[in-house]
Amino acid sequence: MKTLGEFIVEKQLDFPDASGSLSALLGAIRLAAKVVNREINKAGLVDIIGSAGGENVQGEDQQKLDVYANEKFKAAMEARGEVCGVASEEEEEFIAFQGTKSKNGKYIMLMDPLDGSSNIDVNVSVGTIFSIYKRISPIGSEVTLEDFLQPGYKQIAAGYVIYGSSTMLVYTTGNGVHGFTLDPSIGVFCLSHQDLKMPTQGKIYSINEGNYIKFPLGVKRYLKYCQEQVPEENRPYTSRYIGSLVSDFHRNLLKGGIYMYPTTASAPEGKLRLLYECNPIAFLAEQAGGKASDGERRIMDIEPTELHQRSPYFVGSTEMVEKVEQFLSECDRFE
Ligand code: P6P
Repeated sequence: MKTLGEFIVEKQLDFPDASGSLSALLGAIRLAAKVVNREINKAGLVDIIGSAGGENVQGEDQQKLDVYANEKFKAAMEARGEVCGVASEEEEEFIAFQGTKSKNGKYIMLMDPLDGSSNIDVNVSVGTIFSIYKRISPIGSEVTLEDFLQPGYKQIAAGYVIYGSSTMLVYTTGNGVHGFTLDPSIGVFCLSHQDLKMPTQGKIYSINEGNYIKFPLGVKRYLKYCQEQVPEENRPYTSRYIGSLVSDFHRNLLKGGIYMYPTTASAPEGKLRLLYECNPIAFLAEQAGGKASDGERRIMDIEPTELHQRSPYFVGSTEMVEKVEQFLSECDRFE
């Protein structure tokens, strides 16, 4: 059994000039993940511990779990001092840490602290998504918006925590994708999925078909392709949509598949956030041999202009992403 801590140190030895600060940063994420996991696992005991926004039996303020997760990950990042600032789906503006150690931090972190949190009330898996960059602004200065508006290909680390039937931390630093499963009996993340590779083809598609009417024609054509009766090509495919990006992506990573969130009537720019949902998941997908695009461009090549900007999103097995891109390009040309 190899723990996440041991694995991080072992991998750090592969980089002689490594200062250990990225390792310390990943260690802070590991700690926050355990704290959030403990709280999520209690969510079902609302009647005893108090509902979100109420007070628990000890009279403590009971925070909504996504607010709770946001606070815990922010606190862990600030305490460890390797990160000079954080941007979060839960925060309108980025947070500039003021401590001297933090201002000397080499990295910035963007996160969705609890993606899919509406699923918690019905006991469905949710996740934390994180993305790490080297800062652009000078060490010792206060972090700037420019530090956060970097294209996805500049990420130096990304990952997610999935709070599911088991709790896993899956991350990449650009040298493959590795998964660790929390052993709750000893509170340690143990290496369970080393060097994960996403099958280049799959038979699972994940999309909210309730938005079908307003999908781009190319997406409608692709769904028809997935549903055609072609046994020799393993079609029709299987539809699996959990309503939690981390959960749908994690399953597709292991089994092969595609997750799609195109433009819709209610989300004309797409729903998913480029910086702390699309880019980190795209980094993992590419490192595992998959692909991620906005239907036309590689997601990680998009130059961000706003912290919370959205994008149409297609991520998963390379052949499946390329197939939907083909349908989209053909429809653009002829419609
Ligand atoms: P819809 C959760 O809010 C999320 O960002 C993703 O995790 C999930 O895949 C998607 O939105 C669900 O959105 O519109 O299908 O409910």
